[in-house]
Amino acid sequence: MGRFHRHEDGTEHTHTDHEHPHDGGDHSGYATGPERIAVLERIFDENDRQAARNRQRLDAAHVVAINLMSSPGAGKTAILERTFARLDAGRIGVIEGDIETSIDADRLAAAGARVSLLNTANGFGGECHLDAPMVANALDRLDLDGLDMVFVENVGNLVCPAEFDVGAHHSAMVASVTEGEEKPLKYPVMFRASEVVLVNKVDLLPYLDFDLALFERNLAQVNPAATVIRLSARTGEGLDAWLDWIRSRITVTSELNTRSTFA
Ligand SMILES: Nc1nc2c(ncn2[C@@H]2O[C@H](COP(=O)(O)OP(=O)(O)O)[C@@H](O)[C@H]2O)c(=O)[nH]1
Ligand SMILES: [Mg+2]
Repeated sequence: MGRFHRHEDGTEHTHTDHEHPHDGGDHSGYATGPERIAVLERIFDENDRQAARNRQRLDAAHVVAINLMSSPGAGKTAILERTFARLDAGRIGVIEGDIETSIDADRLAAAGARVSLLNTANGFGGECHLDAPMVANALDRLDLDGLDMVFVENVGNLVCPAEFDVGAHHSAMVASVTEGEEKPLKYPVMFRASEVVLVNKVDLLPYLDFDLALFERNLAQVNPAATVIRLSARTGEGLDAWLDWIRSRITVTSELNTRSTFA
């Protein structure tokens, strides 16, 4: 479970009950009262309303947005660099979320993309994720009419980004083979929120004990519908499958602008 999350009926709360009691005790550490729940509901409501407005704005400009999430260092920026080298990067926007620095924003601008940087340390309190109001801000600084796609490189974190709809159409995550096979079980909210899981750094497999089959079984337990793409941003292995996945999303969501980016 996330720190806070919603259920199918739209209610949301933090958990104080014993969902996974291995010795009968409550390990949640939460002491949740009604005030805390009311505040969280207001935060989520405001976020969801803004996320819907962001999506409307993107739809109106026929731009498809993909939210890319992972722990720090899994390879989001490296994968985007590789991806942009194969596409018409000038028609791709990036909303780059980092707590500090423009290091990744500069790399992706050098790869030819239009980049709108969000440093969450500046005025946002060093947030561990992007939320819809921040992304609205970043969208203001992109010329959407000149773009076909927007990638949101979310703040590196395996927990918080999965809990906030930023207004993207699709969610993807990177899980690198250096992170361990059990991560889908330990961070199920993010693995469940992702339509596609890019298993990155497969070039390192010969040097690791990582059991890819076990990882995929663990992933299937929490998200059986996820598309799994084995990838190496270093060698380019798997890049074609990733580009095919992107193309299929573009086709489904907006057929109008595919030609320029995917000529
Ligand atoms: N061996 C190997 N290293 C990679 C691969 N992808 C990324 N890296 C390295 O992993 C580190 C973090 O990559 P980066 O793209 O900055 O990750 P991010 O924090 O998710 O954006 C960098 O040193 C990359 O060169 C890969 O496929 N194979
Ligand atoms: Mg990065």
